[in-house]
Amino acid sequence: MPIEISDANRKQLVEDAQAVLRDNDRGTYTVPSNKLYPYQWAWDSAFLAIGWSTFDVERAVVELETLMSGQWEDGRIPHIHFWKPDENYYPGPAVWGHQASSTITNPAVFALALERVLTHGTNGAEDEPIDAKRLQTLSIANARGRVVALLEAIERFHLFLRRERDPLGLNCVSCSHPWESGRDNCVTWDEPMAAVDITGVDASGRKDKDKVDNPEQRPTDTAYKGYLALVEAIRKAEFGPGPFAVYDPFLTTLLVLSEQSLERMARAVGDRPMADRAKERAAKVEASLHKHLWDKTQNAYAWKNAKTNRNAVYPVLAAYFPLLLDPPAAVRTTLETRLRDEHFGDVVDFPTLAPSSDHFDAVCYWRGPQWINMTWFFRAHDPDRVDDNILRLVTQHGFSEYFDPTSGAPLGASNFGWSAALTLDILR
Ligand code: 9WN
Repeated sequence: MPIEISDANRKQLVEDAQAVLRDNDRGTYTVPSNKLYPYQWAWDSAFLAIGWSTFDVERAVVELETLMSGQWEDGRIPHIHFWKPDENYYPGPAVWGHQASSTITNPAVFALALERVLTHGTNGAEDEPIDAKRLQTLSIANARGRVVALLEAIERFHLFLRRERDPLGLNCVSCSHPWESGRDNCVTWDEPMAAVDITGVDASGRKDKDKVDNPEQRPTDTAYKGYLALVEAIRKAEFGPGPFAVYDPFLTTLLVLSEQSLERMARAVGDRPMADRAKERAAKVEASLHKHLWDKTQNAYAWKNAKTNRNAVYPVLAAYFPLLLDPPAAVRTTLETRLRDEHFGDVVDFPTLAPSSDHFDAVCYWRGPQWINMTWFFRAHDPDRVDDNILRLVTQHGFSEYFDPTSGAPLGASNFGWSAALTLDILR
């Protein structure tokens, strides 16, 4: 039975979600969680901007502008900006070897977010592409100039990924650190992380484990040592990619979707050359995804370790993101069937790892729990199911960071930014 929410409860939910954003607001950026993550995180801010735009479009645009103001010369958008010193998070600037920000990046979701902000800010329907006429109704000062500046920054970022995250020249996206993918201890990283030397690495500085109800909800110390070893290796490589490079169908899909968004927005602001460039890149990356990361023998999208050239497939939700593009018909059928069989549950759908996997863990971070942002992407695929799942979780358990997919129980931080922000998006 789909969840039914009365008008009064709906109104309350919107107020509660807006309150989370206001609580986590630091003026020009929003932290993911006051308790666990006291800085500006890149992909969190993209989702947060979407949330803001449902009730304050100016604030939404400022969120993205702050994010882009810390973009590096090479186009990189760091995954964390350390705008104000804060002792409550580890690793901080001293470990990264960079005062202003972390030195790695995050999934390409910024064009997608900006497009959604513009849709909300111009009162557009969900599936109505943004165009020049509608853009004129965006009620912020200097709207066109600000949107153009954001588009230019986003294009520089897409070019950074093409230049710095494609070591084998496959036209797909790899990541140089599990944190770059946003899915920190996902099983896709177990094998390549096992090759990272963690001898002598000290993870005792981590602060996260004390801030959750049960430390088992967080990655292990061994995983943390690996993350810190890579941070150090990247620092030694003068912020070049370091020793870890794994092609990821999830990151590659997001880049295609973002290039497609960029194309539509560039057309709306009248920048045809930018629109044409984005269109060409989107087509090229999508074709390469289906060609290089679809593993015919294993009948699944694969993670390709650029260091060993080895493909590996995993029963993770991230492997189904290509469904949001235009895969060959037979691939689509295979994926749809498998998604239904392995990721639709009795209590909660879209666990990050299939419960049938030997590695499934109902409470440990990216090794099973449901994350609202991951689920939210599947609105393009199955909106009713997604909305029902997300609304059920947040009405019953609040805006938690993640949820136990066997019971719906809340895990990690409460009052978590993107859980509230994407609920606002759905309720709009
Ligand atoms: C490391 C902020 C971030 C999210 C990631 C999530 C978690 C950080 C951490 O929190 O990662 O970047 O310390 O665990 O995995 O997706 O962006 O919410």
